[in-house]
Amino acid sequence: MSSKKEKITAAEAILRSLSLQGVEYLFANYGTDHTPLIEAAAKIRREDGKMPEIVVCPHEFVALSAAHGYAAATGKPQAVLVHVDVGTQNLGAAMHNAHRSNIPVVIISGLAPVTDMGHVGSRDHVVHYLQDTFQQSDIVREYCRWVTEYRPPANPVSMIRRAVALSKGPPAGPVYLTSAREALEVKCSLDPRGPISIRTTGADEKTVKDISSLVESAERPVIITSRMGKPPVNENVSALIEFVEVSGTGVVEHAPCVLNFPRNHPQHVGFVPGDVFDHADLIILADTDVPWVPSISAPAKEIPIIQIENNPLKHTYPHWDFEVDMAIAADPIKTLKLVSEKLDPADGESGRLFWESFSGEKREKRKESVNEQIKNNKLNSATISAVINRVKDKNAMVVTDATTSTGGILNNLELVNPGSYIAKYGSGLGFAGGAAVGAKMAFPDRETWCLVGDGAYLFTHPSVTAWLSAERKVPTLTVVYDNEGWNAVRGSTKRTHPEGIAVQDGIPESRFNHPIDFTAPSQIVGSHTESVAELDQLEAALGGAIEATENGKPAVIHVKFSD
Ligand SMILES: Cc1ncc(C[n+]2csc(CCOP(=O)(O)OP(=O)(O)O)c2C)c(N)n1
Ligand SMILES: [Mg+2]
Repeated sequence: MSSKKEKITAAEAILRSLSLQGVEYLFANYGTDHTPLIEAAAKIRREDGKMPEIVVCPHEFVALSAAHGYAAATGKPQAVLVHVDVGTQNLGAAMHNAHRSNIPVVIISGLAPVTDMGHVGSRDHVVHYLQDTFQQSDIVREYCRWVTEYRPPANPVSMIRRAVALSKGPPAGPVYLTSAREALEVKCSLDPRGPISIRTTGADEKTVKDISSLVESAERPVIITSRMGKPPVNENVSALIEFVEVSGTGVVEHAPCVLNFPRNHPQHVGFVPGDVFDHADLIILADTDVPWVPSISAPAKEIPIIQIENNPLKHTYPHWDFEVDMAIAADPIKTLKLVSEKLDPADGESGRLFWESFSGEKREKRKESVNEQIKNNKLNSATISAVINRVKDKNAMVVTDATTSTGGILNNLELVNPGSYIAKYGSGLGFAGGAAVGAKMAFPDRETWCLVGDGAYLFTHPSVTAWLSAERKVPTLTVVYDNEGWNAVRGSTKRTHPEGIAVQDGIPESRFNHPIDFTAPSQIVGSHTESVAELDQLEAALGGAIEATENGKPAVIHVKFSD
């Protein structure tokens, strides 16, 4: 490896620094702006290989989605390299997903060279004039925790060090760095410092006491969370289980983007906050940005609400007007651990009994109804998910992007293990394809399911995703929930104009008229594919797909039904 004093290019310093900061992969889509990085990578490969592993991705949206999946599964920031303004624009909705899901990712982009001639890296192509922009970072700035440009003669090492630290938040999210070719060729030295370490802490003694007494005096406390089960998953989920059991709290996973709490636990009270508002006498909001949707349902004013968040003001949201009685700026898991220590399990008895019976009855009813539908060979998101639940490995990871099929998936896949579920906290369709590949790169031995709507599947860049899955030898198993197009668009039109002409006409904008062969896109790498139109064929089809993935082939099972 180059010694501290040896002069290396800024490009080499950047690659080496990423590694020093713990970044394992660089998901990359290259262009003419990257020649210094390509040369530096070749040099490092010949020397000691100390840089992130380069994962060539044929589309930027898939690159960032894969980095998202890897970081969501591990909690470790990853890096993405894209080409100037055009590559940055192709990151598209994956930026929104990483931003809203609080995913740590360092995005690096080139800039058009700044000189006509005379420097290593000066302009040598017409595109270098076309790709020049006034402020390239403005394309993605709103979705970033921090943006900056590498400006020599500064040392890029400190920029990378800060970039990785800032991507971790709180709240975690993308950071975006740019650099022109000439700047990347400037010589500097490597300053081999490790990551910046920041401690987040739980609430202070007085606050912990205040929370404990409110919890103690509540008969039916509820916690609403979206992402408490993020990495480190075992530690976080265990801490929540301990708090919930000792305090007699029910857990609502609202719009979960991870598994927060075992979904078969008697005190798991579902995914719909409105279901518990008539019963709860204390609500705790923790690691959730949108705890409920007021126009659908909201808790009564008398119910005390405690909010425990690293950033309770939610400054990344232009509008956030949820009324809380006690807002606490502290780490929610660490705080609840301290609260658990203060509680007497005997005080939690009433809550435990209440929530167990509340969710037990619902669960039984739902199981009976789904079993009845399975008996009648009825195909819908609930029955498809129940069949997946029968065949999937208990250690599987499930990555979803299934819009109106999400309820069927959440309620019928009995996921219990920390780290077994990843969804986007955002709305950029197509995330799950790349994210499933990224998650399986993190845990190659775990069966990895990608459950997507038919609309979402087309947004995943399905050929690119299949190629990446095959290229990285991390075969994912995709199930396409084909409910004939954009059911969410149909649903929202029906809600806003129930008697409208569009509804009378069947909302043609929400359907794909020309038939689509959903098994075709992944065929570019010879994936295992099958289309299923009868529920009683599904189990065998999934069995074949699991076998194919075990033999190294990505698999896509297309299931057609009417909602
Ligand atoms: C990138 C992007 N484009 C458009 C939308 C708007 N949108 C929200 S849901 C939806 C339909 C999704 O279809 P599908 O994946 O089949 O799920 P379904 O609604 O049928 O359950 C669309 C187009 C979006 N969220 N993201
Ligand atoms: Mg659909």
